[in-house]
Parts: sequence; structure tokens; C-alpha cells
Amino acid sequence: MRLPYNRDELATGIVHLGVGAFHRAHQAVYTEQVVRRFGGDWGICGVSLRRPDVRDALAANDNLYTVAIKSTDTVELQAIGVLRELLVAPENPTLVIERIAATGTKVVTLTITEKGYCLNPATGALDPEHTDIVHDLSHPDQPRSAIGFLVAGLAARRGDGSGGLTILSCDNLSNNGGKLRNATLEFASSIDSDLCEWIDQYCCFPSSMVDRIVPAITDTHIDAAAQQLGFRDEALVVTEPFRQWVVENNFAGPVPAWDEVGAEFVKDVEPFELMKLRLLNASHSTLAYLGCLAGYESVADVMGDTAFVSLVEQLMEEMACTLPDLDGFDVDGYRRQLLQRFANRGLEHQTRQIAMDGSQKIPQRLLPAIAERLSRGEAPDASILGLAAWIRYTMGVDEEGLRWEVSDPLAETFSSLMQSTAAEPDAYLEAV
Ligand code: CS2
Repeated sequence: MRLPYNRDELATGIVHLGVGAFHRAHQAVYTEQVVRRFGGDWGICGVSLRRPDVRDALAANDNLYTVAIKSTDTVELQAIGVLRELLVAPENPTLVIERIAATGTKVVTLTITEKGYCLNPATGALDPEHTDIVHDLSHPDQPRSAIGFLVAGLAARRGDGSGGLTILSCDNLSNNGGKLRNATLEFASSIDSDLCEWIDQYCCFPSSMVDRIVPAITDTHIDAAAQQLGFRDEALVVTEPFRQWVVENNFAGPVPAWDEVGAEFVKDVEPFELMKLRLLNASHSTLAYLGCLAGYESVADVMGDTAFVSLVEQLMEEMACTLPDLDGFDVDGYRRQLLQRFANRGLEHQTRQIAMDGSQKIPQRLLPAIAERLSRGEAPDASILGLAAWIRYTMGVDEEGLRWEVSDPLAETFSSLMQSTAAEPDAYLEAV
């Protein structure tokens, strides 16, 4: 794989927390295009907050990896070289703090999933009783959570005079920048009120809407790509042709010219976030829970069933009238495109993957629109069916006794509710 720039000379300008498949198929691809077209010190230091898998997979090929862009009938391969360094936070937390604090670092991006923010899903504020937050407040130099790392890195920047930072959330939370800012300030204020003021003054937390479907990688994906590549790329990521990134134009210093390679910098991201959460993600969760319960493995399998296509069309109709005006954006076209994206057979996007962490996702995706429609005296049946399917899914067992693992931060709660209600559906529903 030959790249049109010299990787050895590419200095790090971005620290990314949560270097999973989504980051490597989205922000890293935009950054790669910026570096190829305009140069600049925008190498990425990727940080895994828990496991070494990604670092280990990338090590075999000097952190170079392939993105396979798949539609139902086509595959395009791209090499990505901007990841310059991979760190596994628990192995060396001090080094992660140093990288955030380095003068060359201008931007920290995050894809840590909804639960990584340690928020109370009902209020959107930092959960002071979260075990990682309790730990990090008493060990601020050896943090575990993203918030703990950010605050430790910012404290070091303030001490060294390295200046403020742009801290850019790329997760599916509404007002993701505002929530991250509030959580960071809340944490910092418990340690040092001057630091809290410094962060408030010198750091920016733009909101952003990110979109690209990225299924969890399987051996089948790696084997298929190996036929074209001539070797097994253990760090392969698979994605779709579509990608979108809308970023609030609110930066503390320089950022890569992502807006020159397809991203949009706008004043207000919220209408885009709501559109994506309520049309794409709400449909995804509904298809995933009902699809799992119906025995379908992938989203494309579910979309092969016309009853589900009608359901998701109805759901989008219910959601659409809760969305703010998107000034010139073709929302109907976006809806039609979503149906095609969900039907992409090249992705093999597992319903079980999307079903994970529902307790963190449903409050963003379904509840606000359902509440709004109910308050207008309307009955958004498809959305409510999606919510019901999630609750049914959290029971972890079907009518035939077939069990599945409910992967969710509240899994233990669901399982104890199953016991206390003797798995009686009405009582379980009431308890949830
Ligand atoms: C999905 C998202 O797993 C999920 O919950 O709904 O990851 C979805 O694929 C992305 O938001 C698409 O941009």
C-alpha cells in the first residue's frame, strides 16, 4: 500500500479516544483525505480505553489499515495511514495524559459510545455515582473514564501553557458537545475550581452529527477482503459508501480542513442530530429489536421482509413531523436513501450489534418523539412498537425458552426485574 505522503513525517495533531471501527471508517477517513490533499500535522494518536485488540491488530501492519466500502454488489478498498500511534489506556494512563497535553495536539475527538460519557440517561448530566467517575475523582492521575482523561490532560495543558483544545464528541447523543462540556466542567469543578474556569475559557466543545454504518468486523469480512488485497488485514473495517459529518463551527484553534473533504461546518448542529437520531437510529433500533425477536440476523435480512419495510416507513412518518426545519435539506430524499442503506447486503450489519446498550440509546432515539406526539393527543404506533420491542428484548428469553445475552449497562437490573416479576409480561413491563 503506497500513500501519497510520507507517514514518517506526519506529526500528531489529534488524539482520538475510543479508536474502534467507527472512528477508523469515519473521522480517520476524512482526516486521511485532508492530509492527502493539503498536508498538515494531522496524524492521529488513537486511544483504546479498555482492550488492546485494536492496537494489536494494527501493529502487524505499522498501523496502516484498509477500509472496505461495500454496497450490495460492489467493494472499494482504501488504505488509511493517518493513525500514527495506538495507546491502550489501562497499560499506561500517564502517556495518554501526556498526549492530550502535548503542544502539537490541537483536537481531541471521541467515539466512546453513549455509555462512555458516564451520564445519567434521564437527565443527560454526569452521574457522580458512576463507578468510573467515583474512581477517577479519587485517582485523578490514573483515570479510567474518558472524562477523567480529558480533565487530567487539560490540567497538564494548563500547567505547561500548551493552550486550549477543541474537544469534539462524535457519538450519537443529542447535544453531544454540550453534554460533554457540562460533564467535563462538572468533573473538573470537583477537583479544582480554577481549572474548571480555565477549561471554560480556553476549550471548545462543538457538537457534531456523524453518520456512517459500520458493522462489527467478522472473519468472513477479512477473508473476503484478503482475496482482493492478497493478505489478511486483521485491522480491516467495513462500511457503506454513504458518509456524513456536520460539525458545529466552534473551535479553540486550528482543525483539519474536514469541510474541504465533505464535512459541513455549521452554526447549529441540533436539527441534523435530531434528524439522524429520530430517522436513522430510531429505525435501526426498532428494526434491530423486532428483527432479533423475529429471528433475523442482519438489518438487510429484516429489510427483505416487506412487513418490516412498511413498519419503518410508518415510523419515519411519525418521527418526521417532530423534526425542526432543516432549511433546504431534502429530508424526504434522506428517508428514501435510508431504506436503501438499510437494505445494503454487503454490510451484514447484525441486529444484535445494534440491540446492545438499549438503555443508553432508547432515551435519545425514541422517547422524546413519542412523548411529543402523545402530548399532542396522537398515538405514534410504530414508535411505541419499537419501544415495546426493546422492553421485550431486555427479557432475554423468547416464548420457546431460547435465551440471549442482554448486553447493556443495566443488564443486571433487567435480570433482577425478571426474577422479581417471575417473568410475567405485564408485571415486567410495569417494573421497567
Ligand atoms: C447503530 C449506529 O449500533 C447502533 O446503535 O444505530 O451505530 C448506526 O449504525 C450509526 O449511527 C450510523 O451512523
